[in-house]
Amino acid sequence: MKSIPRGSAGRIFSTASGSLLLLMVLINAAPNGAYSQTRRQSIIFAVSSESGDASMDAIAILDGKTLRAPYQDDERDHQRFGDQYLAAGTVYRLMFGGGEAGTVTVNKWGLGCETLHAQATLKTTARIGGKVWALATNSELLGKRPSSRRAPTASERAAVMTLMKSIYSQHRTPVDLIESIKVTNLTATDLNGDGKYEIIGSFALAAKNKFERDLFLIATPQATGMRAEFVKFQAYQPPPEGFLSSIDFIDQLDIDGDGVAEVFATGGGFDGYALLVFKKVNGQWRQIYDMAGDAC
Ligand SMILES: [Ca+2]
Ligand SMILES: [Ca+2]
Repeated sequence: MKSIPRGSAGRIFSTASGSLLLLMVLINAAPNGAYSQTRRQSIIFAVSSESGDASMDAIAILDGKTLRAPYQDDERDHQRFGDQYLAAGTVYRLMFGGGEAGTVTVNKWGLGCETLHAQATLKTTARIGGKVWALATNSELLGKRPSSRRAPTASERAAVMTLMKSIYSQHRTPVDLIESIKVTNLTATDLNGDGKYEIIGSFALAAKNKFERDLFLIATPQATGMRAEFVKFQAYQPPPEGFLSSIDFIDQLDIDGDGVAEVFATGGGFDGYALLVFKKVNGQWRQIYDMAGDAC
């Protein structure tokens, strides 16, 4: 709700009585601090589903255009967050492919090993499940574009596979291993609202001694092929416990209103996973946020 503090409203009326235009100018010029105190904070969740049971994990509070941690790592703040955002029956807008695609309703919440999880019920026609995740928010301003997300067409897939193999080769992957690269996920979605679908892919290659070569790729159509916009290639020896560092797409949403969606993903870690956000800054994709996921 737009409101201005009582004190400044009084001053405005005393100095500009009768001048509606001036009043409106002054309201619009109210300092951001005063305005943000009355603004409801936007929250963004990751939404996943296994055999019909949906889960919600808080990714971040959107504070203006800045993402920050949804809660502190202590019992009191967990309770505050749960009471404030995860009360049973709370309904959130479900975001899929950058636009609205139904709702998700909280059933109950609890503490995992270190982070909060909520069980929820989905109401959507989007086929969310397994590797296909979505986002949810209480913001009425985000995700006003039409939802754009689908499996790649055969020609898109072929073009991305060609690009992906060339990236693995550039990173000195032996030729005899190229055919063993596995596609973890491939998603077509329009990140910049120009009607052309970008492709977001995750690939993995486990070689001898379990040496891993993972790729997270954002590609955009160019002529008849695909051009890499973002390449996150990781070559590493997993720790003895076997945890991988692979990055998997959650979904996209333009959170700062610059016309290009931010890309939300999960990232593997040594003892858990992280929730990551990538943003295109001056033509380059870079990670702008991470939230430690649950670690047991
Ligand atoms: Ca596009
Ligand atoms: Ca953006």
